[in-house]
Amino acid sequence: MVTLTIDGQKVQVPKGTTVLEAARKLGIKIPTLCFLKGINEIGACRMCVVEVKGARNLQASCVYPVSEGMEVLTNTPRVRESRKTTLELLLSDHNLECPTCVRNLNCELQKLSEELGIKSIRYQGEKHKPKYDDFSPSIVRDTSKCILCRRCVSACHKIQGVGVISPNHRGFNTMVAPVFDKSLSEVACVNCGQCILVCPVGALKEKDDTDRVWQALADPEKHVIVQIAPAVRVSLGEEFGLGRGAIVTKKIPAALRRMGFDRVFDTDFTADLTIMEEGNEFLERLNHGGKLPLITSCSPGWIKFCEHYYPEFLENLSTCKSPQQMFGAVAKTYYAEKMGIDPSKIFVVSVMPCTAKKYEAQRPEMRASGYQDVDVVLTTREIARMLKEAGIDLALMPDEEFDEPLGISTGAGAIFGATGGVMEAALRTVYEVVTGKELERIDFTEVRGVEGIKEATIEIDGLKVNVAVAHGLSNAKKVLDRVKNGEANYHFIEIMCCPGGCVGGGGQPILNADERMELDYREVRGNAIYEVDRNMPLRKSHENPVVQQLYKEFLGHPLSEKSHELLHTHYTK
Ligand code: HC0
Repeated sequence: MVTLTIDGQKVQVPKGTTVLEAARKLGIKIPTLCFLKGINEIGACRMCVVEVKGARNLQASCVYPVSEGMEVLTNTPRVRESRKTTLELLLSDHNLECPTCVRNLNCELQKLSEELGIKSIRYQGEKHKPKYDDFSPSIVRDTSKCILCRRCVSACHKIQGVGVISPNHRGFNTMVAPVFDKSLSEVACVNCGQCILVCPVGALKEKDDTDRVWQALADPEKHVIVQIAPAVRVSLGEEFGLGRGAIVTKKIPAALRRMGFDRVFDTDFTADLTIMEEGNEFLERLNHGGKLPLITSCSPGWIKFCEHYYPEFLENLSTCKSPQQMFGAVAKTYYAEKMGIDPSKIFVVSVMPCTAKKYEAQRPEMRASGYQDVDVVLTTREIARMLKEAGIDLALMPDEEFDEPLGISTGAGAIFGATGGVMEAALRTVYEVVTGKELERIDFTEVRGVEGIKEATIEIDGLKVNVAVAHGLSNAKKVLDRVKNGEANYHFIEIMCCPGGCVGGGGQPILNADERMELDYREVRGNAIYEVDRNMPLRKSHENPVVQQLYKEFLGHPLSEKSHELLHTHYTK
């Protein structure tokens, strides 16, 4: 342990601790801006400077390690003036249209300005030439708001192993952008939106599709239906002050009905359907020498990553479309037929925790119904903005149920939203289908939790099935490399693009850096997802009565010709 003094108070911390962390232990909050725990610890913005006795210059506390007997001052006139100067210089070249910014009231720069008491900006000078890039179907870049903190660069490189954005040019002309200042749509960005989640300001945001939904809702000719992704039920409440991971499953139908949707359905329903198709696909490949390991295909950022960076695994991908896309295809065929509605009049809206889902819905393969199967994808943040605009406070909503038939689901569908959930849901069904016996232990806890890569061996009817689960694409890379190098022999792999799975998706409510230091949102929301599952009357996909009815009335059986036509797809290099 190391003993040091901060602002006259003694503190003991382990060797290797930074001054920033040691100060936190004493309840002293040093302001930060570029710092993001575990992701971006580069001391670039100089907001966290402190005086260290014996050192001539001010030191960036986020990267300055403690040492025995060190004396630190965090709140001297010199420190305060330095921080203010830095902040004012940043603001002097920043787009200050705060009231119209998507991050208004949730902006770390704005918050810091208030906390440091910035009342005017003493410096006025040259401004950099901004670039507004909205060609991507998922992500918008607005460099007029970028403060060059490089958090997005770290997230893209370190968390996702993608690395399509970097600081380009030098000095005052530095701009975070794809290579040769191209658009995100021209490079191998996977649309995951992890860059948005870490951006402290409004320089990165999702493509806003809310107007298209308002228009559809106002059109009397349209039958507007909405599906809610598994992870949204444990995150939307956060935007209405209900606490991280609050479960709002039953408040969502009430709120969306009041907004004007004709029917409120649940993606969990088609998550159950996916398990029926994918579970049977796994058994088919296992029993008939098909390509193994089978790799899940429901996370569109992962699919794009595989297409660009690991095309040698395309044949391993499950041919199942994601639950979002299965929903669209079923809505504009089975549901349309059953309800006697012209499918051209059905407008399908998805509410997803994900920005890549916007891209997925636009893929040319996703028109099995004869129309674009899903018309518009909104992120959790966008639906929250729409509800607020409509004057609907989710927190005050009564409990209501999803509509039938496409709103009926099981706990297995719900756990899709957390890393390991698709695997667990598949194992519940595959085990019972193969053995004909009821599972004694339904919770496959081996594949739960936020560890980057999880492995397990499950015995099914005498066969040892090796499974692996990875979340975050840098973890996916490790698993794929192990398979490629013959270091692992898996039968089934789940890969989710975002850390924590969909609960950590790029369209989810944004936590600032301070909150991320205290709380692992992936864990909190993931635990809530498992609570949703525990409280469901049915917890296995093959027990979903409406899925059974769908097969009986329309699809025939899993992997039938009709299933293939509507629910399966192929991938391209
Ligand atoms: Fe997910 Fe999904 S679980 S990808 O994270 O499979 O976005 O929540 O909707 O489609 O169901 C996201 C979440 C989904 C899909 C489902 C899958």
